[in-house]
Amino acid sequence: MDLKLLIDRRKGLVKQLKEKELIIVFSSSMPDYPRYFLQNNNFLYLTGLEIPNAVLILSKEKEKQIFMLFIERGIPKREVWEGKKLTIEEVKQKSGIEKISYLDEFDRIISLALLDKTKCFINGIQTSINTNLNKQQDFIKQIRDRFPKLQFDDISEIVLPLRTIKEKWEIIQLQKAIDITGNGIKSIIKKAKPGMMEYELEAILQFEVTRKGLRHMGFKSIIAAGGNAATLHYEQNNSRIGKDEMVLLDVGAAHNNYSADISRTFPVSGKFTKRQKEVYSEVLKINKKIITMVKPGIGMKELNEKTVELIQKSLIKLKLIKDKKDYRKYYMHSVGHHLGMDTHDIGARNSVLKMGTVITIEPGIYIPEEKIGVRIEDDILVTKTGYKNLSKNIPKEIKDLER
Ligand SMILES: [Mn+2]
Repeated sequence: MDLKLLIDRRKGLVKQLKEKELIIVFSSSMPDYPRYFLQNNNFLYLTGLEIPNAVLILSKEKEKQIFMLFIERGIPKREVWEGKKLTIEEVKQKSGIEKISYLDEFDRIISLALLDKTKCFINGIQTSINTNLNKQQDFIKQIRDRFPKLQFDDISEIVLPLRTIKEKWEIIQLQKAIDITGNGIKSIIKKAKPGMMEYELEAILQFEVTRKGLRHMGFKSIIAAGGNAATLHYEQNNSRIGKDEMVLLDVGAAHNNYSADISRTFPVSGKFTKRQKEVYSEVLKINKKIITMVKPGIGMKELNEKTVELIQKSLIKLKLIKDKKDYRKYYMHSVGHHLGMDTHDIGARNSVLKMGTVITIEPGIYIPEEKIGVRIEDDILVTKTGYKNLSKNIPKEIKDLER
């Protein structure tokens, strides 16, 4: 990864700090078991480092920007089991950060740094009330007594302007995640047969993406046959696929933490029934129409309103509703969201699109009583004058889904 990119991100972030403000970014911890390390996205975004148990501090004094990184010290006895830790010199080269110390120094240095501060931004302090305190919240609890006037805020609000606009390098990561996910989807469509289990299709996808070097999915795959597709977040994937059913896939592999998010719906027999085709055609028409509206300056709100208007027309045409305000019975989500390192990437629901933003467009119609659920989702980059469909090579035309 280009060091200049990392340096620019850190500078861009600190530039937004006011007097007496400071940012602390914790990396993920190494979980005990299952031992599955996934780096914190904000930490990865700012350091490029895939190491656990590190902390980044960003601040400024007058016009001088200050970056300090704290890393784990390698303990020979443990390195026998876990392998070598990166040295300070190696971390310096990978991250471009000059001031690096071991974690044992963190307490002392942060105590000094916070003395004259009034506000501290920290990553990941918003979690649900039902979970244990994470280490960020633990940290706040510890220092709150010592710095009673210090205010804490989540880092999202200042990272958001940076992370919503994707750099060229980020688009390349996303495109790769999308292309490889697409190959997996094509392979599923080719190999799926009536009578197979949903998880068999999941395994085909897993095989295709893993052998291309993408080691994890951005989110749990949804492989939903027939009526299961009407449950929006169905992820059991353990039903048998019936003879004339459609299968809805909502999947996305991640590459360097950038995640694809693609939905396709196809007939497992290789041929749509008449009714399936009717419903599918309506969703496809809406998917295409909304995609062509994407351009800088348009709001997610406008895209959502237009989608609802089109869905209402389609539902009336499909004889599912008479009164257009009943549309919520068959379409209950919004048309899209920001996409990036987080599958539902940071970026407000009412945001206005800018060049470099990536969003999903994913209209759907769900009819539980007919065991039909259709969603067609593409990943769209906002360009200078319009849009680029990053997932245009993944089949969605009826003739390409039938065989
Ligand atoms: Mn999505």
